[in-house]
Amino acid sequence: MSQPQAKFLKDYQAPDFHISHINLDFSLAGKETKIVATSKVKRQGQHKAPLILVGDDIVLQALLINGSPASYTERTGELVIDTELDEFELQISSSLDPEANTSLEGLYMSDGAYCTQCEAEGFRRITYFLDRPDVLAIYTVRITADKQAFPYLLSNGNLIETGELDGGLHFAQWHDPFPKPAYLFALVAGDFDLLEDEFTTCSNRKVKLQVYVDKGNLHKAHHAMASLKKSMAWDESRFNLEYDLDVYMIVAVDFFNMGAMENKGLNVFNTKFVLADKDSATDDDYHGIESVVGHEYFHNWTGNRVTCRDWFQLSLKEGLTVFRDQEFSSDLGSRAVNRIHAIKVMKNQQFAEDSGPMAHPIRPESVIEMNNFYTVTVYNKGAEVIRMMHTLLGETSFQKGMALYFERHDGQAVTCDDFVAAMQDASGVDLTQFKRWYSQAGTPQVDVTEEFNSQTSTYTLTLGQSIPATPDGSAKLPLHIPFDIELIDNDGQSIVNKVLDFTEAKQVFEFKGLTQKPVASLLQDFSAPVKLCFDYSVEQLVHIMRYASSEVAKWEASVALFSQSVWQNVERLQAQQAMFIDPRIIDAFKGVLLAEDLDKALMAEILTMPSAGSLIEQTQAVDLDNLALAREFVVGEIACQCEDELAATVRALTGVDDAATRSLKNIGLYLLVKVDNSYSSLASEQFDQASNMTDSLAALTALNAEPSAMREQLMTQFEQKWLKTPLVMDKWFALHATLNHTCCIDTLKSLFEHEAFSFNNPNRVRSLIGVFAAMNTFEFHRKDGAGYQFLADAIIKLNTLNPQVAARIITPLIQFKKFDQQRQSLMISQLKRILQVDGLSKDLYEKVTKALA
Ligand code: B3K
Ligand code: ZN
Repeated sequence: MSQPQAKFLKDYQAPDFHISHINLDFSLAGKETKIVATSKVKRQGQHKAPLILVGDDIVLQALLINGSPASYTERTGELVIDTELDEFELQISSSLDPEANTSLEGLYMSDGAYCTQCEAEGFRRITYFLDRPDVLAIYTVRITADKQAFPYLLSNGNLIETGELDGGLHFAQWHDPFPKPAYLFALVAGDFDLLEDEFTTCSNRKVKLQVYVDKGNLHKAHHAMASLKKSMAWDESRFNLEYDLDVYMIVAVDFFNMGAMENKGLNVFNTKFVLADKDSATDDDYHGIESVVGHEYFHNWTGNRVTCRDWFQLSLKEGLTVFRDQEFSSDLGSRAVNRIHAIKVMKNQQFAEDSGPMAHPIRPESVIEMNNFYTVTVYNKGAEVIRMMHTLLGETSFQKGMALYFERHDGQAVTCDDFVAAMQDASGVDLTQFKRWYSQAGTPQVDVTEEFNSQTSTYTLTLGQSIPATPDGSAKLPLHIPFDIELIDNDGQSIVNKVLDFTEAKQVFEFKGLTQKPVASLLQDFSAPVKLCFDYSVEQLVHIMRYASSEVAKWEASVALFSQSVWQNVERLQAQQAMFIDPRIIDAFKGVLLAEDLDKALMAEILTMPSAGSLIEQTQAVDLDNLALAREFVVGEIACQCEDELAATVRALTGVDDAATRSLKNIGLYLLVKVDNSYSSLASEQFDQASNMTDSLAALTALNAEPSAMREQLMTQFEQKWLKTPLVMDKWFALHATLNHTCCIDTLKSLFEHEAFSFNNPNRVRSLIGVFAAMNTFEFHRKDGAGYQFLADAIIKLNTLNPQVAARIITPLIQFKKFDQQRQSLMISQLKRILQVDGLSKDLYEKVTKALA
């Protein structure tokens, strides 16, 4: 069999034909589902090339051109129609089996309801079509199905007509007036509970809002609805963008490959990002729902009204929309805490991707399977690139740029270059060099040295930038880096607070008129997605933690203090010396617990010490066994030596009912249980008395440090209570998956048989297998390779069931470069085993071959 082939950005060509209108007629009847697609096709330009449509797993039944049977050739994935006509009506009748579709792409069943997922290239699993984002058509959709089983028949746009038919059937007809690419098409048919509300837009139009959830879950839909209304209001006030249809629908389904999908007027969501009540959802879940509802809503303009010319431009809509959802969360909640969360994703996951075999620029240049490029690079680094433009332009000019972008491109499919051009033209800021961020993969390293000359009262910062080579071979020229700094004097006063324009390979910045050497807080707020290399002393970090004006800088300093101490202890272990922690570090953490002016959520962030995964990201080659010991030691010492302050904090905060307080109290509880087992009873008391899921789960998380009778008992209690609530069982599976103990893998294997587990459901797979591989660093990287084998077995099983999910959870196995020889060769042998699998999906093929290259 031939190997999957890559497509290249440089080969882009405008389509030979355009489809301006499509009528889709669905007869939903299980295995006998039929679709008739009638399109208005028009040749583009002077050529005689045939019309080539794409399709996967379609059973073609008839093909008519202008009402008469026409000839065609069907070959793998393509339908070739040779016609002399320049303009014609094409009708394709076909059938498919949604029940057999476990890939959850195209038309499939989720718990008895029909639903679709078309991005990126899923529409071709519904009918043969020009399934590419630069073909924008007007859709009219008619759905026929059994009335009793499927009372709701939904598609994009506005409802035009409904009616009853013989044989217990009914139909609905929808029309979407906005031309859209096929990836934004959606259809849902099922029986749901429906929550309805209304939003009045800034121009006084009334929009009907609907959230559809599985029967019995109506009470869990209110937070999603409230989030939707907030998103609509925020997009009007901050971006001056108004909703454009008469109805906005969200449908929550249990079987979904990602978080949610922004189909025009009909979002389909993973239940995880819709359903919430206090008993079953944590504060983080509430926050996640608000942010994902916002994200999908914001796509209505950034993605739907202006879409991507081709899939290489994915960051055009995703980077920008992530930036928008981050701003939404920050305007509504704590800006610092939201920023910290975004920075963690960058440093822990995106930096890892950048230094691994799948490294790619935010605008990739070659792709085998598009679904593999919905990455932290395209999304999160993409958002950082937009954020840097926002920093360089300022809010006012940035908004002018947005307005110009919509003025120029509303209704079009465009490129990242078009976006940057609008920003540049509206602001007058030259973004020529800045654009390199779109084409260069890899994390730039910024090396900083400082010098103070008391004679001339001059403080000098010398900055150097370099990007390590990446396997994609992209160029590594100096980037335009907005480098935010604060200089703080000995008394803690801020003397300089500004963003440096760092554009050369090496650049010197002088600050004159300083009477003493300041402490520099560098790369504040993570003003650019780079790795900072600067030899901070403990004293400097402690000073920043106390005095920096930026809360994010305080947190960054705490991370650096903690990390330095861990690495020093790794070295001590390697030299067979006793471990040790600098008392000034203990004092710094104690200072946080005693501070009266710090936000509680920020305190919680500082006390949540860097994970093993994020520490690994700080090094080139990791001594994992000593890292485990050193990290445990440093966390343990901080906890033990702050015991009184932690206990007082937990006592004082117990019973207070707000999310920030809960987060601080719960990290306190977690650390106390590390001090000594006697605190376990505090955790079990909290579990018994908890009035919300955040507190119940935090108690279990604190007890999850090691197996114990108490842990076992509470886990069983939890399981019995929540057995019928899949989203909560996911939390229970994830607790098992993060147990740092040699029994973990055997437990997980036995949980495959659990009544709440299913390999067919992505949420279950992610919480049991994905969480294990991504978060349980020390068990996944067990020296005997059992973790790698466990993951590879699961991936091989998922290869046929759901290739997208399989390719997503493989990530920790392909990032093997930093580990020792023994671990690397065990990881490689599992990858080779996967590569041998018959019928390996394109998704896995691309990742595994890149890893083994
Ligand atoms: N655009 C979708 C992601 C589609 C992923 C396809 N594999 C969700 C989002 O980013 O809003
Ligand atoms: Zn998105």
